[in-house]
Amino acid sequence: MSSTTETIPTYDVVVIGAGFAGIYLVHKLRDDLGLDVKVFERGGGIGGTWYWNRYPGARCDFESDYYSFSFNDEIQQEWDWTERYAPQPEILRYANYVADKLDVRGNIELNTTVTRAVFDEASDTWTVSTDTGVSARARYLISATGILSVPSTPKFADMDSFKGEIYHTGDWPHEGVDFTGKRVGVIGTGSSAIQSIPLMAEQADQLTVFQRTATFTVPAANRPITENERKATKRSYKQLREQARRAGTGVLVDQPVGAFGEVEERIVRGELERRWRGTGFGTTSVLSDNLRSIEANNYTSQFVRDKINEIVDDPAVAKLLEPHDYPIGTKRLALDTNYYDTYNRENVKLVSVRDTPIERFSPAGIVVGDTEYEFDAIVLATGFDAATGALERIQFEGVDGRTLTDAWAEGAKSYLGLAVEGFPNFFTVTGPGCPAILTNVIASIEHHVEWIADYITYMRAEGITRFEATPDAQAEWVKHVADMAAMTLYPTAASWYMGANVPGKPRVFLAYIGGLHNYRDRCDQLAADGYVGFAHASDGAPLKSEQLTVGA
Ligand code: NA7
Repeated sequence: MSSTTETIPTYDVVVIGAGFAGIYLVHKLRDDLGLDVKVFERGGGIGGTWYWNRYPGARCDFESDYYSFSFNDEIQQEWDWTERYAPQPEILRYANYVADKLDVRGNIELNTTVTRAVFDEASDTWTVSTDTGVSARARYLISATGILSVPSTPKFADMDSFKGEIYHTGDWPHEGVDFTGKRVGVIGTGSSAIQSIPLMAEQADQLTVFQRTATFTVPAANRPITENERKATKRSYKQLREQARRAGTGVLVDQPVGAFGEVEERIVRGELERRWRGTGFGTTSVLSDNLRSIEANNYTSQFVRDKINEIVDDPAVAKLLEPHDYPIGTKRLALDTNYYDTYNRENVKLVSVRDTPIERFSPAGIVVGDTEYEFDAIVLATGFDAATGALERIQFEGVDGRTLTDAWAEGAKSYLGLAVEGFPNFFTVTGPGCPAILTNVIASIEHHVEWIADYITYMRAEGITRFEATPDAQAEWVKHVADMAAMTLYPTAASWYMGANVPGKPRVFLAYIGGLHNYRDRCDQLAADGYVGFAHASDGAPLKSEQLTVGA
């Protein structure tokens, strides 16, 4: 084994991913802290999940007035959202507008996938390798790889034999797909399918949906934003953002009317009807104990099932669409535009693969039991290896060469969803164990970026060159996250929140359910107390030398 001396570009911070988190990190750390920041991004453009998820009907499920950055008033005053829930092209334009406004592009290297990151204990730095051969070294490594960034594709038998086109909603062709005159099969009925099926049905000759688990979905009540509404929002943004910061989900929501059985049914019913017509996620928070009491949950669930039966003409199809496998809200609630109505179309067929799974693909299509369904195109709306997928695809080597995959063999473990024991100087923006997946993720991103910036400022002021979550703090947090989840109905569902959608993935509830507001308070308090739960050291070599000896 020989060794060579290579010059590796050295930065203060290397960031992985140029979605909303990566964009804000560059601005915050470069412009407010004066740090040298380098971002590596796998995609050919910025925007993260909004760069890849270009399927028809893709849009955010939190109102755009909130699903947007709050840290810069000029940005929120300048940008005009056109719809209550902006469509994907508009969100991607917004990400690009923000990137230009903040002039961050020069810090971002596109088309570059980070493959490996190794911590060097002598210098308290990370060395990052990429698939293009470019390397970088930095004191701090920050993953901004997103929660839903690695599409999950089930291994159906004989998939390669299919002669038509196969698409995944999470990796949609940039030029779009024209299904006119085509026979199309869709596998999956999660949020992506629910958003895209009504639009694909309008175009395709025939659309066949393969449903394993019926999903609860409620009307998005999406609509254009009027000029007057836009002006009013812009005038009150300061207060709206402040209120959203103090909310559990990072958006303003209608309050529950009370607990099940404690409020007159007439009132509960009336409120469910009102929210069904226009408040999106609000339908599941009419009852304060909806996610803790199965009786309360059954009441809300049945309300939605009744709606399905009112909308869908064919009682047999309505029956199949009725979700019965999990309590409403314990898998991600979908918001839709005309989803259930779509099953009244003559060219749309629903096939349940709950009891008889898809057996295999064939050259002509999909085989289920004795039936072969013939297609020109198949759409996989089969979701993501959520929260941990993107991180586990990179070989992180921490203290003593231990990999993140090893550290997470029994399930993701982190301190606050921000740091992992054994991986010093490494931050995970919206990592597993924080509230992000249950919130307006942009609010969670802003919180993490600002908290990380404060922590780095603190460390630099104190001369600290190395931080690391302590084993005790991490164990206590992991237990707290699990204990909180166990008090609810969440763990009863086979959801991606639990890692249950990826075969072989350990079942661990991946989110802190205590709410973003409480989580923020906790993070602020432990920071004020000197970053409780983190160990610090100050003996790393100064980050001046660009020479590093690497094995060859
Ligand atoms: P989801 O919500 O994970 O949905 C994936 C869908 O694919 C779901 O209906 C799955 O059924 C189905 N699926 C997965 N594997 C199979 C197989 N082997 N056979 C049949 N059906 C299958 O992903 P989305 O992309 O829709 O949404 C992800 C998030 O994006 C969403 O929660 C929002 O936060 C935005 P299952 O339910 O597992 O039985």
